[in-house]
Amino acid sequence: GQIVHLADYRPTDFVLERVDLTFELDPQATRLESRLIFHRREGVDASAPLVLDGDELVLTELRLDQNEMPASQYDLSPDQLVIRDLPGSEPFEVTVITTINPEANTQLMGLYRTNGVYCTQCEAEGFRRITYFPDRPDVLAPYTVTIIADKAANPVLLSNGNFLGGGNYDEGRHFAAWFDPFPKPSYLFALVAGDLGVVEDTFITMSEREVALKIYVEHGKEDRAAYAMDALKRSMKWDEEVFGREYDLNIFMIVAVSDFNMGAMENKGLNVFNDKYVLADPETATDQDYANIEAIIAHEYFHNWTGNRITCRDWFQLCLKEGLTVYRDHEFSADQRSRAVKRIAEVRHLKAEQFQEDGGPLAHPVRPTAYREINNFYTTTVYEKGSEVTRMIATILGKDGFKKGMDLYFERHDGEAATVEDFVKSFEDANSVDLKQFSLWYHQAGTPLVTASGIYDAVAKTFTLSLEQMIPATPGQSTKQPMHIPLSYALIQDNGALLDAPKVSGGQVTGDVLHLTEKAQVFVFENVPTRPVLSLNRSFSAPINLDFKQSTEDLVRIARHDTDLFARWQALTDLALPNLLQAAKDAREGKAISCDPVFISTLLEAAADEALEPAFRAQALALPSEADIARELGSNIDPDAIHKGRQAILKAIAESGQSVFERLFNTMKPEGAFSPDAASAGKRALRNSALGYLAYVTGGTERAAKAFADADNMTDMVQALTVLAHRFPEDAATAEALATFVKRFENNPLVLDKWFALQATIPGGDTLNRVNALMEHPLYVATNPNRVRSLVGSLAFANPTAFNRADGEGYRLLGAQVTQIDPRNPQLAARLLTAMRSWRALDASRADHARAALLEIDRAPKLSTDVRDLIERMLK
Ligand code: HT7
Ligand code: ZN
Repeated sequence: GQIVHLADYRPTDFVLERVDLTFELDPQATRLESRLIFHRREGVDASAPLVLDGDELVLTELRLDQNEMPASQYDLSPDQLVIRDLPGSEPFEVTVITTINPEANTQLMGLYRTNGVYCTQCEAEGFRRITYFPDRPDVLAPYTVTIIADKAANPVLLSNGNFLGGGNYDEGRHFAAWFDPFPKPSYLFALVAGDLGVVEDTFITMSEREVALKIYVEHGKEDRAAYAMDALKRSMKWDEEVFGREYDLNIFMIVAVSDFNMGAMENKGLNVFNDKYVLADPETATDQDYANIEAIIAHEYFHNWTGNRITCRDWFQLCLKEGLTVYRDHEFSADQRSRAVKRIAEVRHLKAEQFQEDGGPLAHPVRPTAYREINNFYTTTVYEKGSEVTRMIATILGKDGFKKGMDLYFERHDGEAATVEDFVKSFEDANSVDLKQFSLWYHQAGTPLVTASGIYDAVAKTFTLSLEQMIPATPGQSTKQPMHIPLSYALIQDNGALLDAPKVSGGQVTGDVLHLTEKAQVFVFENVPTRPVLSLNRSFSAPINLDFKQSTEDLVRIARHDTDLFARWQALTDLALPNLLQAAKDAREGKAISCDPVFISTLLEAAADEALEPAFRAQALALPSEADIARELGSNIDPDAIHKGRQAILKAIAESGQSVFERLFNTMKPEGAFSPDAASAGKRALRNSALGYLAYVTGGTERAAKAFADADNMTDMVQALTVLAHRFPEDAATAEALATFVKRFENNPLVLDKWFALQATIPGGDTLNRVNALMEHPLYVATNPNRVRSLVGSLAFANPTAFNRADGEGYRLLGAQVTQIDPRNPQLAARLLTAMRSWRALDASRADHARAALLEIDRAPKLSTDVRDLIERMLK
């Protein structure tokens, strides 16, 4: 694991012109003949050798222009092949024959087998586990792929591009040939072969070309791919309408597999998906599952332009495709569903994950400058903060300016491997603006803290807003420059109306956006008739922490009157937080816990407000999580006190609002047959939120048990079961419901994942025993990433009281899992380990236990680069 530096980037010495691959598939001994046409790049020294990457490879044969290469002409190791004495400027052909064992590939990188299906995952550096190759994203070429395999076992043979043809071969084998005319880097290569069912449809593009759409799933699961197909067609249409992007091949395929390290992969024309993000029906998928499927289908499809047609020059530019594509999938979901509710969910996720990462030892810029293991940089900072940075460009330039910049980016860089600088320059040139200061968002890590204070002068009728920004130090970056922070604002008057376009001085203002560009800046608003209430960072226009001390009355005014629903939700959250923080403090000190009745009544008013969409009301009722409260506290965290305090607040709300919750529970049932649309999902969310609150008042168990028995869809069933398990873990009704559930769904792995996850998230230290027992359960599959994430991942990421048990047992459990999984699947092990990234913020005793667990992992005889890299950064 050498450290790779952005500053060391230089193009390859040889240009790859064409790739021709022939696979003869065999579970243990797949033969690959790879023919590569290269020429020496102009100006490159004639003595420069060709260097190809490999990873644990076995070379069978090597030829130059069809002749066996003498051993004296190359140096070989499992991870590199260096060939000397190559031609000056004319093209030459290198043939590399490797033998691969897909069955033995437990890392799920390269060519592997999942449930009897051959499948590949090449991003970031998996192709080098298939053959020796210049395995870097700036080497682009058209690929021809021929797959030969046993016909009975593998009727389906797929690769990227358009289908050329196929037919029978020898000894019961058949073949298929594919050609992808769009030059692509190796990380976008894919091959799938096996016995799969298929769901087919077509899409007519904006220029009236017909595209065949195919979703491949395990036999018997075809009916569960309908929603994914619908989401795909909507994504294709949306990208044409909103970004002017048309699909380019005559076929688009998706394959759902059950063993996958991440969500999905955007291989050209052949996306491979974790089946969790394809398969859905009302009986087995929750509303959240449907929303995830829609978002991930869209995300991978959108990569066809942002990632595939224009790819990344090097892996430091990962946000160029990921941040931008997340922004695109967020906008898609916002257009398909409720924009405000979507924004609230995004911000909740951003704060829970990215703000946490940005405030800890793994903080890094959106565009990093060094890495030891690229797999560890598929982070929430690159993805979600990268998306927020793109969103800010749109906010700063406006809709039209953003569109002009995107169009120029596509025009200039189609077919290229580009950089973040290329991207920013497209916006600068298309709009004649300078985004130099703005670009700091790509280069400076850490969540900016903006401190705000306002004074109203009743005589001068002015409102003066003082803003100051501070960007905290992060690993490797001790000092920071002030950034360009776009802050959407409104001034709300006594009567609840927004002050229309007030005159403002003190800095650049465009529409409702204040541009904070100095370290400290004062904006003065004129002709303000009465003391206004300032609503700041509306829609979360900038990914910052805001320190703005506002009175309860002011927050209530925002919560009631802002026209930006996000800001109303934010105000409710700001009302909740001091109560939750005080409750945690009181719980820790053994004092009685109380809650401000004004907060409770404002929250209940929103919950009961028929003018508001149910999904919004459900979001309002979902108070800041225990992790949110911990992040607010920042240090000396005692998860037990936070939990206890929050529970007391929930109970107080439930008692005050019992009649509201009963009404919601009784009335918020969508009519008619199940539909996964956003409005119906919103009703279910609000009704289930009410069920959750009602668990704190008399009759809670019975009500939840009845809701479980009555449930006619997976959303309601899982919600009721969660209420039972989390609030009444020892009750006989809970044991019975858990048993009923597992019996009913024992043959459905994705539903079983839910059963494991909801038990792993039962609050309290006893859950560690439960998790240990569940690891021995016959249905627990330690080699399946989804199952491991549902049990171990849920415990570590979503159960603060159990994972942070005061005796340190949670950290030891995770440590043991990490060291056990690492030799088999380093990516999975490393992901799980990131659950400990905020260990220094814990109270002293827990932090000691956490450090000891990390040191224990550190002492393991052999660690992957993935885990080693994280451990070293976390212990630094
Ligand atoms: N671009 C894809 C990333 C991905 C990945 C990365 C490393 C190892 C395995 C992986 N599977 C998928 C997914 C995406 O962002 O669309
Ligand atoms: Zn992506």
